[in-house]
Amino acid sequence: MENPKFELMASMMCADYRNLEKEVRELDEGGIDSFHIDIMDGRYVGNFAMSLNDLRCIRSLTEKPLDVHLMVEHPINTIDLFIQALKPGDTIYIHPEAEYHPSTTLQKIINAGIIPGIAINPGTSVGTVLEMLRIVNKVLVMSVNPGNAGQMFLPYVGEKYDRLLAIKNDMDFEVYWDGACGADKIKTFAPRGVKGFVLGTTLLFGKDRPYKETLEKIREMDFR
Ligand code: S6P
Ligand code: MG
Repeated sequence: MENPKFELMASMMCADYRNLEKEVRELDEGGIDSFHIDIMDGRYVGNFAMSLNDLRCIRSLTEKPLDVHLMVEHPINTIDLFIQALKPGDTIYIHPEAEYHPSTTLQKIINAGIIPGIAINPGTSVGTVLEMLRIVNKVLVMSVNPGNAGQMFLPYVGEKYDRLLAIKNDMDFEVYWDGACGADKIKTFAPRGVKGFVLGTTLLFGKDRPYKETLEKIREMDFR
């Protein structure tokens, strides 16, 4: 069996900020596919992670795509700041529950030439976002509650991946994994059609192992 093709994204809130440039270069040269940027406002979730300046810094250090995950209330208020900092080929995910009119915000992202995505919380049903699936290219399925790295996988989310995978071709979107992503999850869900996986503390960061080595190991995994 040929290995399934999938993307690996680095969750940059887990990086070592003593030398962010070195982190970006090592991930880039190590073969990461894109950089996942978690932006929080202390309101939609009770945490702050990365800033707009961190995003701009990373944007200037790599040619690879950025994947901006907005965990903020009413992203419409600040979406222009993110759009201006990004370039075509980058993605912005919003949480539909955080917005009165999520389709308006998504349209703004689309009009700016940025790839539109929605992020779905563990407690959010597919049914409540169904119409939006027709206008987004990407669906980021959270398998932990939003706000923190290093949390436990929530097993009840597994069924939601399957539900989305069953309709993704008809509705023309791809499914991405965010939260507590271990090798076992990639091994199970990449062959089923999950297109990409956000790697944080579970598999990539804080391991005392070069990123290149970890990324190569994942790609060489035996899927039989
Ligand atoms: C959580 C955030 C995620 C985490 C990532 C960390 O709010 O959206 O992107 O940073 O899940 O990975 P891990 O392996 O530490 O759970
Ligand atoms: Mg995220």
